[in-house]
Amino acid sequence: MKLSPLQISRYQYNPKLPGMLRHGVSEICVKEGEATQSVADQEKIKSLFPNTYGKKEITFQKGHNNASSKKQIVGVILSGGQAPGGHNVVSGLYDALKSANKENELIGFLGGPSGLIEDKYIVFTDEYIDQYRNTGGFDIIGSGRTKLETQEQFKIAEQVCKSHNINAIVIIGGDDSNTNAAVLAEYFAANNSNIQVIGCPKTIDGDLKNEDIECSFGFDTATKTYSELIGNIERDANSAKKYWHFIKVMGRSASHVALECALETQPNICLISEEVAEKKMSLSEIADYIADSVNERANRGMNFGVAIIPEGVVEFVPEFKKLIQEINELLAGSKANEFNELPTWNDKYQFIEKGLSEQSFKVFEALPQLVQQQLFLERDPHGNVQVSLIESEKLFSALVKDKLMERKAKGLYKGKFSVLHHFFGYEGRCAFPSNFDADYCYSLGYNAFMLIQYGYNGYLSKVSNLSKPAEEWVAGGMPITKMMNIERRHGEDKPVIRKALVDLNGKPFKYFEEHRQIWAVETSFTFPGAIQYYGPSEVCDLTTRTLALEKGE
Ligand code: FBP
Repeated sequence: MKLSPLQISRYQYNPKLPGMLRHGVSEICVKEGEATQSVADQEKIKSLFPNTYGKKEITFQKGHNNASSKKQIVGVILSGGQAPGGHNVVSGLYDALKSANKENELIGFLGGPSGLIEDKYIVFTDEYIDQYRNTGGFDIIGSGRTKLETQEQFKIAEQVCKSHNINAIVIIGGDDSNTNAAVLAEYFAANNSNIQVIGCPKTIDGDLKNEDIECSFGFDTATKTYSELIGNIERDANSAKKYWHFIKVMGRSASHVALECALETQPNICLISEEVAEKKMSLSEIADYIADSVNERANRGMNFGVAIIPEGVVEFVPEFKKLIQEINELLAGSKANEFNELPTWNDKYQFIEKGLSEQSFKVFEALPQLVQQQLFLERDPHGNVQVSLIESEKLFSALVKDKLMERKAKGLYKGKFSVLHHFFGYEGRCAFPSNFDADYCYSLGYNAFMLIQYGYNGYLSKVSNLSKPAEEWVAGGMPITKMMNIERRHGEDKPVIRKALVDLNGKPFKYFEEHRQIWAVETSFTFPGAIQYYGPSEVCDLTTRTLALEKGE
């Protein structure tokens, strides 16, 4: 394989550990904090996790390591969507494990959680790990979206671990994967399996965060990558002065990615799904809101601009959500076949008209045909609409165009509206991790091993104080049960880690809210440029604006 110069030079990069982990494994000891309680539904969560509930928060510090140095065999799994830095979690884990005892082994299960169930694995060596240090992607062992959640799967997991003499599993994943990690930890504890489970907080979506976890890894690099591209587009828009760019950015549900990109690039428009839901905005109201900016900018002679649309927004629009529910019911069971056999789109359209409520049909009718067809053609194996495949950037530009035409007919708008569409998602998930993510991920992995060595089970590797230089970061662990509450999922009450949506009272949103009216009508674009890996710390070690604002910086 031919290596790029950057790849070669990233191999040499030494990720920065928190000061307290820099003394070597033999000089790290534990400081136990207070016993914990779940964020809500304490009695219920306690009864579901009798063996792992209520454990103490812990912090590492310099001191004599009094944990046993017996040989350890650890398994690791990458779960869910890729996020820059995953390779560094694995290499940090590997380095700590080998420096504790050369005989220790790290086993990587292939292709995500299913690798554990199917016993597909590799044993890491120095040569193998060295090819992946400080690089993006999850290709070191691959990832997958199989969920580890049934008792049957847990039993198999236990057998597979025992067959390899594995004494701990590290699960690198988002809120769902770490919820399942907590359930697996409880299962192992209840069965006296002597297998520990440690989680690591991953997702570019940024929605695994709470009072303990300041951010999930990958968010920093992914948003910097998208912001670079958005900034470049803004500059192009401001040079040519002839296009409006509608840019959809990833984030399956929460709008953290969109908000961070907006803070970085100051576009004319950025929708925030959580606000759309809070204000119960209709598609027509959203379109009017964007059209107001286009209209006002045209009045000022600027027929160009940039609008950021979060991937998950349509599910936050109440009338659209209802439409999707009705479509799912309309096509449930054998009715999907009946629909599919209809020969023309016209026939299908009549079927839809008959099947939807009057209110939902009105919403459907107003959609561009492309989106109407996407709602019926792109369905998952259960027959449900795949909302993530809806091209919401095209949906909103079409709705805005209709609004502008109406205004034009009344003599209220005299501009031109030429639109280009973009979707930034996969471009950012496997980028070379920023120095922040390279350092943070290596620290999470290194720290995960310390939690294993000290015998903790059902903990999330926690590194905090992240807006400060790495030297001042604080390493430790938090029982996953502390982050859980009971939520209704698929008709059942389940213990889950609370997904963090954008807090409309939080400082990042408030900053955006204070400035967006100006951004909407003036050209206030900012150009963050590419991620810098080498050079002065003020450009290479920047945290996200979200983290800085949350920390009051
Ligand atoms: P995770 O929550 O698993 O980290 O994945 C998030 C994400 O990147 C979303 O932003 C996006 O909607 C989704 O994954 C895409 O999934 P897939 O890779 O399966 O297409």
